[in-house]
Amino acid sequence: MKKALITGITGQDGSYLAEQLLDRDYEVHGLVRRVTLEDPTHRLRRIRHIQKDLRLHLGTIESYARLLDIFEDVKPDECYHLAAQSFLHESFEDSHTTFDTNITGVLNTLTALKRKSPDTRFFFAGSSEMFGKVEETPQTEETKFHPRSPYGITKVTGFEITRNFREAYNIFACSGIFFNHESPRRGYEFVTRKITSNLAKISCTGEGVLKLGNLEAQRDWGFAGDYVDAMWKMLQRSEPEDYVVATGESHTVREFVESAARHAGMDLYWDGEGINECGIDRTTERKVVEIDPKLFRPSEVNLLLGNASKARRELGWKPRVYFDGLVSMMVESDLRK
Ligand code: G4F
Repeated sequence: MKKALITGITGQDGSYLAEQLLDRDYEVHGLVRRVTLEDPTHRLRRIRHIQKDLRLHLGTIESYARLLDIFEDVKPDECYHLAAQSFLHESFEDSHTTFDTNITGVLNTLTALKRKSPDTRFFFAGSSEMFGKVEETPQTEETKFHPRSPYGITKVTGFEITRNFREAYNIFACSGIFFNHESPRRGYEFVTRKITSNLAKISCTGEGVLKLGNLEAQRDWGFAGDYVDAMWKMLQRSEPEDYVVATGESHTVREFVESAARHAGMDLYWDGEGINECGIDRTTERKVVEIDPKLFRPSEVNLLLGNASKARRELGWKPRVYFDGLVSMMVESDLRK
């Protein structure tokens, strides 16, 4: 039986990956923080249904000593490093914590792996945020990085650390350059879930307003369940390589709002301009969306669009869910809630 260790197992991607690895008959280990175990109802909610089949280890990616112990004890065949401070907005507000967690975390994990279990295959969750102020469209594995946030900088650094361990120490280490991927398990701080949860609530109760920042940013949004499959496929290759994982379709935040409103049974139209613009539901003539200038970022990534041809060709990976399917899946789940 193969063994896998997942850092960030309680997050959206960690939970989908753990499910898929259990289905593939892996022994699945996860790293969890003490605060998580102390608040199981909230923090373990995404893995509660499979918790009895998992082996959870107390620890953090900030603790090198603890990671040494875990790699020595478990000696996993594969390690998926998903743990990170992944919210862009927070990375501007508290860049030091983001740098500490995201950069030291990769370095600790890879160093412990190299010392105690050098045959373990390692996956690093890179991000399309590394492209930032994009130098070409669509973005591929060859596109130059130009990060626009502290978070993006940490992901570029993590990518380079991963490459260095591959080249310097012959570790099977690779990075997925993952474009935005969402699901009904997405955290409420990210724009897609913020939109679907608020519009579902407004549609059911007739109360509340959804406050948003930049409506014109374009993202290549896919389904997280599809993306974790690409992680696994990357670690089954004969040689470690980096891959872009994306749908190849880009939509604005405004389009996401419009589609989600339709799925929630609203007939949305826009009124006003700039920060005074708002979205109104024609059926009730109620204001359901407004702009909050505080939600704009100091430096924005305007357009992300990925070209995942290499993943399609070499991994046989392709997305099963595209924009409309994703929006409807998320709205329906929030309406049920
Ligand atoms: O949903 P977001 O917060 O995701 P963002 O910043 O693109 O990052 C996500 O995807 C990355 C991959 O490219 C990951 F690496 C990262 O960890 C994360 O998963 O924001 C999407 C867009 C941005 O342009 C933002 O300015 O939505 C815009 N936006 C407009 N109003 C908002 C809001 N974003 C949030 N979170 N909240 C708003 O009210």
